[in-house]
Amino acid sequence: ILCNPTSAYTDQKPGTSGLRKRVTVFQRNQHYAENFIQSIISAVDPSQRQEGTLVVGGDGRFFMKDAIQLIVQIAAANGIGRLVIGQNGIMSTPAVSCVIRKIKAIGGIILTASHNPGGPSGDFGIKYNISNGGPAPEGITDKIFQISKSIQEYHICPELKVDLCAIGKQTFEVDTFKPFTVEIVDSVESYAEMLRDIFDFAALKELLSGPNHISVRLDAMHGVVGPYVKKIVCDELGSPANSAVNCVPSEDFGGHHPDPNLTYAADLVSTMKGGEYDFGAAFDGDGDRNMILGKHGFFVNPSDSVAVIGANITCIPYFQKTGVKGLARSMPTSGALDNVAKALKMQLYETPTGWKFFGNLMDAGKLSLCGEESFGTGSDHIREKDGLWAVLAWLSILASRKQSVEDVMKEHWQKFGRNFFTRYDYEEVDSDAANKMIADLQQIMFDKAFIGQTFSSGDKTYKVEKADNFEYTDPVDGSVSKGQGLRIIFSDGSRIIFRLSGTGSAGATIRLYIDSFENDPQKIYQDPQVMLAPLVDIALRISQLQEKTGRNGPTVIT
Ligand code: VG1
Ligand code: CO
Repeated sequence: ILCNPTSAYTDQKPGTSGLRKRVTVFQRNQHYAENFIQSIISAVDPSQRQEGTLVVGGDGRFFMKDAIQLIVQIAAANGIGRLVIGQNGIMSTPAVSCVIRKIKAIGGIILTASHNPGGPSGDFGIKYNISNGGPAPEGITDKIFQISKSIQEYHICPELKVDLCAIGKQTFEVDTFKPFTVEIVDSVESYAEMLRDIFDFAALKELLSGPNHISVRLDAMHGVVGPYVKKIVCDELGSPANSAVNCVPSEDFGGHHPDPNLTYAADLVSTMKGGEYDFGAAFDGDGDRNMILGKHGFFVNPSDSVAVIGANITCIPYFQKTGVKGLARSMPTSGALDNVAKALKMQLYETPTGWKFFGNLMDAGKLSLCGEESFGTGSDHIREKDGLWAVLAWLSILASRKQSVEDVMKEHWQKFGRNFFTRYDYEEVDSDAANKMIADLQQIMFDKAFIGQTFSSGDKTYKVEKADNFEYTDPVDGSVSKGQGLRIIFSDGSRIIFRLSGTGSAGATIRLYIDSFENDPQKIYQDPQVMLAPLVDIALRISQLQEKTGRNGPTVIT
């Protein structure tokens, strides 16, 4: 064991989901990755290390294998007893969560920057999950950050090398510790086994390959979910091999953004428009996000997606067994799920952005199904959002309702009304300009005269009822998270929300979210961009976003 001196960095603060930086930051700054990995392991109680297991896996992006070798060497030197690693390092974020829970590991390290581009000039990320399988809560990420700011040395076994290809156990003698074990496991098997218990595979097989089967198009976007789609949807459920595309994980995601939205999954959208397929889906780099499309490219907004799953939850055998304990959405996610909760008399929780806030509610038995507007959908079967789970949930609904995606969605709006929703992303804005815009806006919003003020655009007028910076008190442990997003709520319930992204790696990303409910049957099928244009206009006017950032328009519209 070597004890290497190192100098601390001040910028290793985990964001919404782990530490994300340009690959070059990890490569060019001496011991940058070593420092952060040591900080994670230092946050693990020494008394837990020898008997404990950490699960390690990633989305296959550039620098992942280097990082895994460092994790092996640093874990061994710090007395961690066992590592369980996906073959070739590959394991999706939901699969890591599944394996942590299944083998009762003390936690896991996920190598991913999720939907951010990869390759030598792209992003890399390191994320720590705890024993419930979910992202470390703020108390732990703060501790890791504190350690990283004062770290002076890290422990490493530089000679220790593992073969990531061969499935099976490798054991190493390390100093006075008990033998250190590395177990390479199949990337898919435990996860597939879990899904077989959640869904009715016979019914899904009938839907995908029976006499009246539908045809699907699944785009893994060169991310980690490819092997999962191939094995589960093609091999097991019988969908033809050509129904899954871009299924080989690549270090740079084929040069694309592995981000399942209308902008970055444009190929899938245009294929679906051709009308050959009934159902389409795309996933992000680490397999926790999903985008659902119907025939002819009919787009299901993620806020609607979780609401539809909620309204049809009995189509999924898992929930017939567990019952439905409660529903939750992140604050900027539209109120579509709230309407379902109200109609079905279920408890609804509104949490800050980021999956880590759902974990406590699930552990306490208060939450079964949840989602975020950012293409994240999931349930208490694990503690991460789960892209392939969401696809099988939708397919279960189609199988049982025998309707198209579009018909399911339209009937849902007829029954519950529709929350029109859009998100504008302004990526890589100058940080100072973005911070100033938010600070100025907060000042305007917190002025007493702001409440009650009316704003008009076109033929619409809205009156401000409430304005705040969202604050959340965790109902389980009482922890408080402040400053989670500026909200302007109007008297008809419409909302304008501004927040800064916590997952970017360069400059700042400003997100503007608009949510507005409509239940006039004449209006529910309109184009969201048309319906929401007045609110967008008002949001830009109040915030002066364009003037203050020099941006004429967003980089991505959802
Ligand atoms: C974004 C999304 C958030 C999501 C997070 C991690 O965070 O808005 O809803 O949980 O990414 O998703 P932010 O801070 O950039 O808005 V993933 O798939 O990147 O792990
Ligand atoms: Co992701």
